[in-house]
Amino acid sequence: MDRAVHVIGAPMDYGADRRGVDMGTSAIRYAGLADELTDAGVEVLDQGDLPMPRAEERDPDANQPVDGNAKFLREVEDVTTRVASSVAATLETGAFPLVLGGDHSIAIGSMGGSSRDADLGVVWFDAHADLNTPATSPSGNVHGMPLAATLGHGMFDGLEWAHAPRVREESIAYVGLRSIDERERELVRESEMTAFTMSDIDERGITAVVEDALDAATAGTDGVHVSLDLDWLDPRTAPGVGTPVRGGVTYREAHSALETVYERDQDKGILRSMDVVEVNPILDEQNETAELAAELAASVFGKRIL
Ligand code: 4U7
Ligand code: MN
Ligand code: MN
Ligand code: MN
Repeated sequence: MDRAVHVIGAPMDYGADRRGVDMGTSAIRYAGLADELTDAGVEVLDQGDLPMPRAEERDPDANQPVDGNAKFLREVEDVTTRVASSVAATLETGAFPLVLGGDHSIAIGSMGGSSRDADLGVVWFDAHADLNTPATSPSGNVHGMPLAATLGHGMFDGLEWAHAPRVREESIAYVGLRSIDERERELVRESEMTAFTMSDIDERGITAVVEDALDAATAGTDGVHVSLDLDWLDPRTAPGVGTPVRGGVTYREAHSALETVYERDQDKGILRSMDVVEVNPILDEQNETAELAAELAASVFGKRIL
């Protein structure tokens, strides 16, 4: 990567029931992110953390939609709007925005900012589809909704802070799905999204799957946003996440996947932005999930064994 990488911290946990994921930005930095990136050969500038609204003063149900359940929706709007501005401003300087979470609701902001001046493809590394709306969500947690928000599903349709029309359904590719709600399953099946489950990875191998996901996300777009939810990995490897699901990718598969992204970027200059989300230090063991997050980010920017 010949662009400088700008780290933007979004210590948000309003999207995930407030259970410590807001400390993820510190934990990933403490795990050595800047050094890893520097070793990978990129210039790094840490923009610090965006200020977060104070939890104690907030009521989760203060801004409930008429139809359904979405906790802390006003806070999510406030934070994602600022994430989007930072991402767009960073891109304008010619640098690469690397957004640290925080919970996955911040991706609404990263995708919004990154697609402001570009048709954006998305590769979503996650156990979950994150395609609920307030009307379909079993939990009311917005971290299960970012792709629905970006695509303008349900109440998000035309909602300026959420809906990003330059992210089109056919340019979204999932890698590693294994926990999906009934309504999400129907939506993914009916949609033009590309969806690779863990079974696809078992059958075809991680590299072939990631190559296909990149093909889908680059076709007809100006660049790709990579969204890495740490619960994509198996919880034995990445225990520090709020919504662990057994049967995820291994340590090696994860590295291999992100190295494949790097290689495509070297060949074709496809990358535009990235987020690394859902690291929860309270649930982690000796910061190992945060360390993994830092290593995997470094893999995308060219960290190699030799
Ligand atoms: B994550 C869930 F019901 N689908 O909507 C929901 F299973 O960003 C989980 O991928 C969402 O970690 C997980 O609450 C959100 C649930
Ligand atoms: Mn997610
Ligand atoms: Mn997830
Ligand atoms: Mn999660």
